[in-house]
Amino acid sequence: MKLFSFWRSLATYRVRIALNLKGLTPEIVEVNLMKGDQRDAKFRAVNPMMAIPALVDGDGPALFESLAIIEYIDETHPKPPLLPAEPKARARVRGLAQIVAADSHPLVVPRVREYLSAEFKVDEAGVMKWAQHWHKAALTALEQHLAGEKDTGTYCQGEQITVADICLASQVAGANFFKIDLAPYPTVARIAATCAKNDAFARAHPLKQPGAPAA
Ligand SMILES: N[C@@H](CCC(=O)N[C@@H](CS)C(=O)NCC(=O)O)C(=O)O
Repeated sequence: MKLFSFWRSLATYRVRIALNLKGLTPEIVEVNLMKGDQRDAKFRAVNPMMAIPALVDGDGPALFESLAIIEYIDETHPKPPLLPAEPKARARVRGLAQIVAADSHPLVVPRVREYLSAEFKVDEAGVMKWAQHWHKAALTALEQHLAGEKDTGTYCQGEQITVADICLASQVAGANFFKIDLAPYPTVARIAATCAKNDAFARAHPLKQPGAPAA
């Protein structure tokens, strides 16, 4: 397996956690988002969306979109399962995951922040405000679900680590990058702290990857 990755990428962090949980160690191919490697023709041939992660298993083709890749990993390596068995629980887990991966994260990726700045002349403080706004919108919704619903346990869905926890961890890592206080989101913070103690999450953390700054 070959994973196209960069230390800072939150979407790739999600896939790294899933791979670690399954005991898989792919070859890592760096796509340096700070140098714009994602827009090089060579990588564009791998993922026309010019975004990481991408995963090549065997002869390929290259798989793209973190949630699709995680479901592929889960389907090809079923233990431990990353989705619950019961249909309503599966839908809840997928919903929580998509608050992060579909509603919030796409609004704060480099290409969106760069477009705000280059096309609409939003200054650095304005771009930060934008990113914080969309982060907080997701954190508020996640907190309301997790604090108020009986399915929440040690993890987002009872006692099982699921794709919802994987996405929650990436949301919290992003919140730290964008200097967001987690105090208003205590259930999110509690679950993320529990996950952070798990070796599969800890080893996958952006700041633990080659090339990452010390803090
Ligand atoms: N929805 C995609 C998001 C992929 C994505 O946008 N990845 C970011 C890094 S976290 C990226 O490569 N961005 C490149 C850019 O914005 O130019 C997923 O979940 O995989």
